Amino acid sequence: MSNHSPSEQSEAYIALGANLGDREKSLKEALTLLNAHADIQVMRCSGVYETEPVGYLDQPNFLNMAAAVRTSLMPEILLDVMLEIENQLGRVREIQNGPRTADLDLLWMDGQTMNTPHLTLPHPRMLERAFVLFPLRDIVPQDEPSGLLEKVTDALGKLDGREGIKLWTTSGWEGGFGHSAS
Ligand code: PH2
Ligand code: MG
Ligand code: MG
Repeated sequence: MSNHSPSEQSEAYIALGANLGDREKSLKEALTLLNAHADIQVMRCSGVYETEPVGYLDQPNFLNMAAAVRTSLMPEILLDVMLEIENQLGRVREIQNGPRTADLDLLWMDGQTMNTPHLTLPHPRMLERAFVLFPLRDIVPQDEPSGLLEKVTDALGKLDGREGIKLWTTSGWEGGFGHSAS
């Protein structure tokens, strides 16, 4: 079976989070490792936001951001690459929703829907989480063809609890990947 999708390339949106160690460095390394993969190009990066933990509360604040990548990989294969990067960055899974050096979640891939034991697309909780929506808003273009911008804008309008989010740095390493398409 091919690892590549029959149509040439997809645009995928990935949420990144870190709340242990050097959080900013972990995010940057995750992006560098993604972009270093032969079949993945990081196209746009959001600002970095510092966010209060959601779900399991007794843990440090997160840094969260989002990235748009172009890839020829099938969604499950892209996810495998993301999990491998989490492992490379030293993630140990102990507490569900607990602290982590790097968490990479696949949110959206050209509006594709799928539901397997390993992957649900779109990400089932993406529209409920301010720490996902704020970064996403930075990088979804007006003319995104699969309707993502409307969903994000709509969900942001309905959110409460945006208090727990503040911009940490706007420099999402836009210049760092050779195609700053923002
Ligand atoms: N991730 C979680 C659980 N809670 N809270 C914040 N603020 N940011 C996250 O990335 C996050 C979380 C599970 O992945
Ligand atoms: Mg997560
Ligand atoms: Mg995850």
